[in-house]
Amino acid sequence: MKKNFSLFIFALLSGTAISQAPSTLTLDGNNVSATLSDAGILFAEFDNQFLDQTIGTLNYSLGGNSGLNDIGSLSMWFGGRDEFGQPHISTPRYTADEYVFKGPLSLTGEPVGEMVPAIFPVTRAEIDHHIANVGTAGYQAPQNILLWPAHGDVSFNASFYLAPFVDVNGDQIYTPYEGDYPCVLGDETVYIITNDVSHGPWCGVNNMDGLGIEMHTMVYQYYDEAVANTTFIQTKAVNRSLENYTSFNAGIFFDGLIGNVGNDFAGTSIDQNMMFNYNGTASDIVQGQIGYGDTPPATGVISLNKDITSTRLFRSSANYPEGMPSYPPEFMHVLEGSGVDGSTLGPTFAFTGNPYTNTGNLDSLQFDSQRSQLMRFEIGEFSSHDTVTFDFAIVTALGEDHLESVNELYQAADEVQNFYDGLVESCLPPVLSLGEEIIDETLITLYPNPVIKTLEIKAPKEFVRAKVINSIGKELLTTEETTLDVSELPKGVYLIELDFGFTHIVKRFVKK
Ligand SMILES: [Ca+2]
Ligand SMILES: [Ca+2]
Repeated sequence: MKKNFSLFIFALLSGTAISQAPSTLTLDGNNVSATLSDAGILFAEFDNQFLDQTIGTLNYSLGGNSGLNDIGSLSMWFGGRDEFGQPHISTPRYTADEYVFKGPLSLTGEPVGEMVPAIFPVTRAEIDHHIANVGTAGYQAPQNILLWPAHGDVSFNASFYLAPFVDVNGDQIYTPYEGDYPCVLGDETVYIITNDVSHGPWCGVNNMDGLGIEMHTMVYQYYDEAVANTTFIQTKAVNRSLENYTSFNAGIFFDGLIGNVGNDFAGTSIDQNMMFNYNGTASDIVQGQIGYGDTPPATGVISLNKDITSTRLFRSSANYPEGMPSYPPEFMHVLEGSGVDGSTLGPTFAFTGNPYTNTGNLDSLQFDSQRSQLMRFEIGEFSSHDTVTFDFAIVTALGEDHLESVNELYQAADEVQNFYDGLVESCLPPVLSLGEEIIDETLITLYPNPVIKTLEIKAPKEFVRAKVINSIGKELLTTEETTLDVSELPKGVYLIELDFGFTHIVKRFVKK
């Protein structure tokens, strides 16, 4: 074991029913200030005992407009059906611990205790400094480099690899004093690890069944002028459960909030895979509250790597079944593109007109106490151990008036997509991360071999199960232990298949 390795095993609080308060920090690497948390909800702060979002706290905004928001809350939604057709969902909206928990899951989808905190910042400057100085005598690496969550706790059967890193010395372990460093996008970056499996009865809201998804969210900003008003987000979702989900859908839920609430409109730019929010009235003044005044910005969420399947506006005054879902089956219906009762709703995309040119289908629905939006992605099947990656960006544009801001947003969306398309991999291989687990097969030994009675299986990682198969592929024995009684097997040659969750390895042994 390398020196300092113990630093990278995180304190996991096992068996706790009461969830820890979210940790928050602010990413403000460019013109945009974004409050981030490990509660499964971005741009929300939590400072009361119910962990509710504090409305009015600066959450996501253009710099220089202290106290004004552009987005109130943003989260990823997931839903899928198990083999019995039952819905499993993860749909956080505003409240911390609304079905999302801190840290990774085990490789079989079990909660392993919370990682506290589960949010990790790092800057490009820290990484460059580290690379330049790591060989120097007496060098002290930055805390953010040392605390990078490269590894999960394998004693809880979590994945050994979590956040990506460059393994400079090739020992497959995150060893920063041997030159290893985090592999990230952006000039300023925050990495968040969450999951959707309840850690105790307190969390079992509405008897909701999660999917067993582990989410790795990288939020990043660049100093580059072309994307100075942009925050990029990459969410990798891993199905750690043993379920093969069908009808799997994902969504980006966001509550746009251009200054004052009540006068904001929704729109969709299908070609740009963007849903956006803008001030519907020329002035953002509501009941004497000036808000953004005569120059409100417009804010869009752009999917960068997937075409959007549909977009939707939720309004508090909407009639059933168009409104916000309340119960798991309703969330599932909405994630499947239907009304909350499963009925067909039209149109597929909400308000696809161009507000700047005043053409097409435009939002004109004012003064709801609550308005929020959902962009949806139909994935289909999401089998055990599958991973799906969502790259998206939040873009804010500021024109000379509320509609100029929308026009600026259309242009900014193209620039952001171009910027993203032009991103080059900045980490030199070998990069190790989630889903790139490596098992050195030479470290797997079966002893004794040939065997008469008890076979011992030695592996560098815990396996989920081992199966003994004969020469025609028939399964004869199975175990989750590292020893296996083979005394009943007839003499001959057998295969043993070790299932590590993310990979299967087959070895051979002889029964005497
Ligand atoms: Ca290493
Ligand atoms: Ca407004």
